[in-house]
Amino acid sequence: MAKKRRTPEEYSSDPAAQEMLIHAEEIGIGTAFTRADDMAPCNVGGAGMCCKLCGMGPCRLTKDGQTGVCGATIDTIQARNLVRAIAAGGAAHSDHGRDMAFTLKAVANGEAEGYMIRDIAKLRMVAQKNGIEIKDRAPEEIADELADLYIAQFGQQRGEVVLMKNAPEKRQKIWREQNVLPRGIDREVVEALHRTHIGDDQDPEHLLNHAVRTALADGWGGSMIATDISDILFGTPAPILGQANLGVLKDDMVNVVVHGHEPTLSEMIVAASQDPEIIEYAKAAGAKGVNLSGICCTANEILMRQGIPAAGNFLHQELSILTGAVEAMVVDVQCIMQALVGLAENFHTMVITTSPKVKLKGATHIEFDEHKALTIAKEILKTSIDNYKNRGKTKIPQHTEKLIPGFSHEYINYMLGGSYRASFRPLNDAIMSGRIRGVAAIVGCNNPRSTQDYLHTYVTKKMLEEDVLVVETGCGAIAAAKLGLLLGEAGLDQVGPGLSEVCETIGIPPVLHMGSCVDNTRILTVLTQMVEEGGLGDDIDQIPAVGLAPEWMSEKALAIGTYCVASGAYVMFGGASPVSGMPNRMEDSAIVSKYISEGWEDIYGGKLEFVPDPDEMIEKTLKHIDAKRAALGLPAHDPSRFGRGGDERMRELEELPLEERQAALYGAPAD
Ligand code: SF4
Ligand code: MSK
Repeated sequence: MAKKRRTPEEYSSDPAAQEMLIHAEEIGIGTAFTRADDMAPCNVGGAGMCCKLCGMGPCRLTKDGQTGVCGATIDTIQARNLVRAIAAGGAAHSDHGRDMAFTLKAVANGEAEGYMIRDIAKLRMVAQKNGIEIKDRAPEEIADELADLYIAQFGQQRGEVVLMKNAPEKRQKIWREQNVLPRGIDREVVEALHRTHIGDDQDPEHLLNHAVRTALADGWGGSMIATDISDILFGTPAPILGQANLGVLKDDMVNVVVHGHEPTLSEMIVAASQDPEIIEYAKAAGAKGVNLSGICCTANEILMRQGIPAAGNFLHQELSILTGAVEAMVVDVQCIMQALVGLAENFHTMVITTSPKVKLKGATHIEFDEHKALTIAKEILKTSIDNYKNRGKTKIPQHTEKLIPGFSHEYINYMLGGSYRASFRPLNDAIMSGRIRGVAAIVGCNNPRSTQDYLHTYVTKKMLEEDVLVVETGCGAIAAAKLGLLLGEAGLDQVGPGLSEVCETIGIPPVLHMGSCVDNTRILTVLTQMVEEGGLGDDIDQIPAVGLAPEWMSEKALAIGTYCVASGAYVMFGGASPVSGMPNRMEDSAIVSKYISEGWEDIYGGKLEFVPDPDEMIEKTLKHIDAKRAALGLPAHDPSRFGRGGDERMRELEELPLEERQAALYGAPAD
């Protein structure tokens, strides 16, 4: 019997996606959405009850008290699985950071064709913070030393990863006392694999301590390196107008979609696409030019720096090919579905792999090398243009939304105080006064097991109504963009009165797009600077803030969640818990679930929970924010105190008779 299929509205809350899914069905092509219907998730593996770490297994622990052949308990198995997932996620982010450090080294030595150091001020600031002499030195000299220092963090064997000192001092002390400060980024990943081998570490709590160490090596290590260097080489993001959704594809142009994570190649493709030689080449092929767009976090990287449109988030990768209008999908690393190649065979689209680490059977491989990046970028574009003549019928859904991305922590600092008084003081003051109730970071992927974008946008909207400022990264940010929440005052009618006042006064959207998934480190930096500014306690765990990943799917998300918890944040994931185990164990004896929640909260002040119901997630978020406000002695959230400032107040005044307006503005005239 055929499996029951969901409706397009159940698959996605995005009308462009719904349109493409109807089209896919009409032409008989499957996508991740239909494959998710056909592939029921495994209850045993999904709940962390399966171990396949050795040839005596796989062992499935489905009965109370059962152990694996080696005697491993359910708690040990769940902890080991979680540690491995976090190590894989951290490895992906950090390896991205390593590649960025090698590119910086090559740029510093004049060996990287087409690149330059774009943000010298950030280079000097980061170098100085790391104890590198900057006085009377050329940017290349400083960059060379910084690249060496950052490269060394990966292979360091002893001591502490140098970037850990970016955290608040109290936080560093907790990590030191708990002995979870990472010694070297690679070392912690290797040790995670060693400890989880058959017959090694089998104490669940001890294993989970190493999960924290490994995740910290990602968040405050490899990912932070990636963000720092991306800003130095490609410019620190600042607000810029962009567009999102599949309608950004153009019928009369060569459409090249870049997908993956590392900005090194995509930035060079942006540069090459504007080269007169390439534009002429495209025109000679009968197109008006080359139209670049992005998917996933590559989209975020080039959107927030160059304003290049985002064709969509994770679940849009197949849908963009289904338009028949994409000449090439150029991929590097992470979140690339193997299904792309088979899907593309139904159209003229070429899937071009570029990373020495990632190949897909059947795809065209044009390997990227930062030493001749511009030449390779042009080769990729010419190959794509050559494919334009093969295009058949197209179906591009006419849905786009404008957005303003690019809120780096540097820009948030600047926008709050201007060039001369850049500071987090106004943000802290707005939280302290209650105009802003708290902050929610809503991040992470799409997952075809739930309705695409629905959880992201439902939770985001509720937060805004409750005066919670939202910062977003990754695919969550693109979901909010598609909903129109990232555009200046466009979404302010949906925002609580206090938050609305703040957004109007500063001139910001209620949802701040802070970048890609490695850029979650920007959120760590903002939280640290809020602590340093004063008034919200002396460590991150005291700030009224939460982290939410309602539609997560990747191991990287687990690494991000864990380093945020270890940094003091309450983090909630949507969907099913990978460590729930047997349902009747949840309440009393589920050691892993309890330890990552209550156990980690006792130690770090942050906790990790899996909360499938979005309303429960919202309720817990607000309860947590209010409890943190109360602990700081801040006034309880009271929206009736705010909301008649800014433009709304001016509009009210304009409607009053002249005398009353003058009295309201300047006081009653003296007799
Ligand atoms: Fe089974 Fe133990 Fe081997 Fe895991 S390590 S598969 S529990 S025997
Ligand atoms: S791309 S990890 S689906 S956020 Fe960073 Fe999106 Fe998640 Fe990939």
